[in-house]
Amino acid sequence: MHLVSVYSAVGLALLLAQPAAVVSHPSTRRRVQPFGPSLKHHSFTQHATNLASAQLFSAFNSARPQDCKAAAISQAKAHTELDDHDFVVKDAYRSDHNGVTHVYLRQLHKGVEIINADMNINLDSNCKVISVGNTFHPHAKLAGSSSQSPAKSPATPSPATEPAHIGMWGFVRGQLGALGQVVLGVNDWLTGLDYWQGDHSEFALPQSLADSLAKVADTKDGSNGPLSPVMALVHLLKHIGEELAHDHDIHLEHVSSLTGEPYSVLKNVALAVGKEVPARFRYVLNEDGELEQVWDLELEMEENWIHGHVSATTGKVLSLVDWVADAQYNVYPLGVNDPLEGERALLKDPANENASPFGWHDTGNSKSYTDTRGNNVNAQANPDGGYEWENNHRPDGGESLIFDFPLNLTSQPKDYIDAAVTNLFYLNNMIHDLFYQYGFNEKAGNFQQNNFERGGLGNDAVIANAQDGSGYNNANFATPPDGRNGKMRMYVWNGVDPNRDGDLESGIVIHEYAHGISIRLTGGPANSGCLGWGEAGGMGEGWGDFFATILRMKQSDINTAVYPMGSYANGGEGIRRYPYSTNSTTNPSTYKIMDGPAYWGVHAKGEVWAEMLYEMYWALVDAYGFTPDWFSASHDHGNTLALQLVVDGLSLQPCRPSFMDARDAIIQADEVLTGGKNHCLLWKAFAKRGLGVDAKIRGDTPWGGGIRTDSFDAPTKCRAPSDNDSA
Ligand SMILES: *[C@@H]1O[C@H](CO)[C@@H](O)[C@H](O)[C@H]1NC(C)=O
Ligand SMILES: *[C@@H]1O[C@H](CO)[C@@H](O)[C@H](O)[C@H]1NC(C)=O
Ligand SMILES: [Ca+2]
Repeated sequence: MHLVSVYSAVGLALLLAQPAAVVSHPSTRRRVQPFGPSLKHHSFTQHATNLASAQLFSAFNSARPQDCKAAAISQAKAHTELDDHDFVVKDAYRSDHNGVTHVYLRQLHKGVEIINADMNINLDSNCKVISVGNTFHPHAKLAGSSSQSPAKSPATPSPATEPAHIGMWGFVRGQLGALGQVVLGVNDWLTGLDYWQGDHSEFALPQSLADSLAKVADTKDGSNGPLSPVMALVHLLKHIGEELAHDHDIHLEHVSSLTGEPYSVLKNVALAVGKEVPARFRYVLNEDGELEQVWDLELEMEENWIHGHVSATTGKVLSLVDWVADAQYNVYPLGVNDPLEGERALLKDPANENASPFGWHDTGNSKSYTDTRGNNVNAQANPDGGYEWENNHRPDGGESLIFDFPLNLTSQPKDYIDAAVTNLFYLNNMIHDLFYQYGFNEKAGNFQQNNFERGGLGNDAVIANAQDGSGYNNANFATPPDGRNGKMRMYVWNGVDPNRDGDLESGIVIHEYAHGISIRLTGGPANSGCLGWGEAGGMGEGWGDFFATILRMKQSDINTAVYPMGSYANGGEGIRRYPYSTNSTTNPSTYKIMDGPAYWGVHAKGEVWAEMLYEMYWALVDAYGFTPDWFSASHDHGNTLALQLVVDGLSLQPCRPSFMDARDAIIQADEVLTGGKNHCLLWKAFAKRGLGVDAKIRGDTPWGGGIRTDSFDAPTKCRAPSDNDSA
């Protein structure tokens, strides 16, 4: 009996081992180093301008982006002595907030795009050029053109064999003109290209063009001839360490695109998603400023999407980018409070586009980092606890931004500092991005280096120190007024062996960041003095506990859920008097409880406020349900609505609010947002904890002492048992 069970256990272990090994194999992302020619003639010229006046005028200016586009094109021609048929407009749009029109041009060589010859022209609201970036090369020659015979070029479209302006595009333009689908004169064919790129009108690929493209496919990889796209793909794959499987099945098909030029597709490429690889004939400017004929290949795979340019004459890969540029962070995802509650996960690109338009590592004004610095937070180690942070140690994710560092919880925190800083960086960014959805944005005084002209003051990203040596068993956050960096210090907790790291406990990081949110929102971004002491200072701690507690809620939680605060770092016990619970035995906090001497400190008062908010949270979730999608900021779900009302209350309440003021601000936030749908629900939630209509304080002292009166009553109109929310 005994033996049998031992054997069956072994069998089970083997069974489990197998799938684990299989799982680790597929879908590994290749670390592909992007590269391309660096062009010496690259320039960016700024013209004297007055952006402020441009902004002023934009509101009244009737110039449409199209009008500025014409100005941009004539500027391009004057600038380069190029003709209309030597470039194409790739994009043109106007930024509403500053009236600047951006026009993007690409140079053509005999009708074929030179993929790295680009010009971007920026114009103010009066269509006056304010800056020009340029890698056009009007006099570029074909690489090795002196010795190259026409036969060495791909059959079509070959600049060496085609007369000027009759490359692929020239041909298409001619066809379009002949078909009469677009009005195309020599001078306005740019409009025609725009039509092609932006319009939806049907266009049948002229048979003769398809025929000529087919010749390209037939070109064999002879020792002297140009490379076929299939051979180009073989070279590209070799470059990334892959081989072509079943290459005998691969063939070329020509596609007539409704929105762009016709192109070719390599079919049956086993490695590619959909087994297809689009292939286009192009030019690339090399570092000597010469034109190279290339095959432009788009190889989409599960984990990489490679855009490569392979020389059609030598097979050399001349440039390569991976369109999959996801940063990855091995962290405790928001919602997993700490290492005892769940595992780390490798998260891909968690940045929110709206809140962090340039991602988490780029400040959007040509400053980007591969370590844990960016527009919202600079996170670093600070073991000596000193004031200096700029040159401190930070983990580096490399060009591909992969922050995947080992974490061994049975060793001391200093041994996993890179994982800790990564977690801290991730959480700060997540909180920034999340609260952005609820209105803590640039205008409201949030923490960002660059504000992207969305209002408020920048230059105030959070400085977040992990394992800060200036203390133990705590954490803090300093909030100067808008425009100056917030500063977060996270400490190691030494009550257990091995020590624990607050950087790994989301609740502590959220609590600290919440100081920044509540202080900037209360009394306006410029005033950091509104939550300093007394009941206001107490609530300043309470909002942090509340945010930390609700952001760890699971879909499965019900209103009997009990959550302690800081229990991981502290070694198993919460750091507050009572855990948060709607059960008045588990947590007996009421307004009057703060009369006691144990409640003179801000953290104790904060517990009472957080408990009141916890009641209000559950009343709303019981009424409207829960969504795990916190980023939706949905008004239709209880949890997101509760967070919205509390954040709105912060902006509405006065400087140095009392508990009653803060309650009233939340009730008003609901009036503004929902027309007061939850008036009675909210009153009842506060009343349950003594903050009903007749709650009072007498003889309040500067540090928040006084004699309080609990009131367990909602307003009269809410008291009829059946008449809940008729406000
Ligand atoms: C984790 O750290 C402990 C203590 O330093 C060490 O004994 C153990 O081997 C480590 N485990 C791993 C998997 O590295
Ligand atoms: C509240 O908690 C106490 C103690 O755990 C328990 O006896 C009681 O039944 C709970 N009350 C409710 C309403 O769940
Ligand atoms: Ca700011």
